Amino acid sequence: MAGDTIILLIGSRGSGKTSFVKFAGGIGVDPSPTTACRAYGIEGKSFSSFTVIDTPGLDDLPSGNLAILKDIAQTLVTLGSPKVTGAIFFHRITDTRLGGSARSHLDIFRNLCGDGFAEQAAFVTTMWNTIGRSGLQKYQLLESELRVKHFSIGPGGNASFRFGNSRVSAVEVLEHFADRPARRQLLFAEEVTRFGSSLSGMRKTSAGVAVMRKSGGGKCVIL
Ligand SMILES: Nc1nc2c(ncn2[C@@H]2O[C@H](COP(=O)(O)OP(=O)(O)OP(=O)(O)O)[C@@H](O)[C@H]2O)c(=O)[nH]1
Ligand SMILES: [Mg+2]
Repeated sequence: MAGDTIILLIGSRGSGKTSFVKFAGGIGVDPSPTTACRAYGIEGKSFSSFTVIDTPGLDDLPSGNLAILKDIAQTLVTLGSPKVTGAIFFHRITDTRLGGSARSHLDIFRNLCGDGFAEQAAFVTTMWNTIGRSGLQKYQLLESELRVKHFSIGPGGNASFRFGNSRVSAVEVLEHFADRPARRQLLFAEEVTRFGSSLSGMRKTSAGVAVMRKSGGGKCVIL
């Protein structure tokens, strides 16, 4: 698998992660809902190669999200416990209410990234091409609000992109990561090295703690 820079894709179900990989040039991309993590090598003219890890859409249930964390951890172990130096959160701009599950997914994303990772993270809003001209202003305002109030994982400022459902748009997002000094490693990848990739290991990671917080203080059906 080519690609020194490894980027993790995170988001709710149907937020556009796999479509992004398809437009970015991933080979053998399955357009149906993603049920397991998969790493894709992406080559580009304007950047050296990347490895992008596509993940299943985050769930509403803590048990489902812990299983996704375990899958991500095992994918990292299979890849040889690489350094993950980029992460992207996907959000459908047409999801106008940032309800409980979207907030908890953002919380999981922040905890996967860890402190000091803001410059290496990006937020991508999708479904812009489904919005007619008359509705555009409303969604532009919503996007500004999301950027100011929610699309932050800490000091340093996060990049935010509108995905235009095209190769050009996917490349624009990837170029952001191309010349970025990889100062830090994704916190979750460090924690997998420390705690392992079992379900009990997942509960010790910051993202696992964020998942369990949603379950109301440590009760989780599958454990
Ligand atoms: N029109 C439009 N459709 C999109 C866009 N992004 C994704 N879609 C469509 O939305 C559906 C879900 O997209 P996916 O890329 O599979 O979403 P996902 O985040 O990988 O979904 P899960 O794997 O279930 O988590 C597919 O039918 C896509 O073709 C977009 O920007 N515009
Ligand atoms: Mg998918």
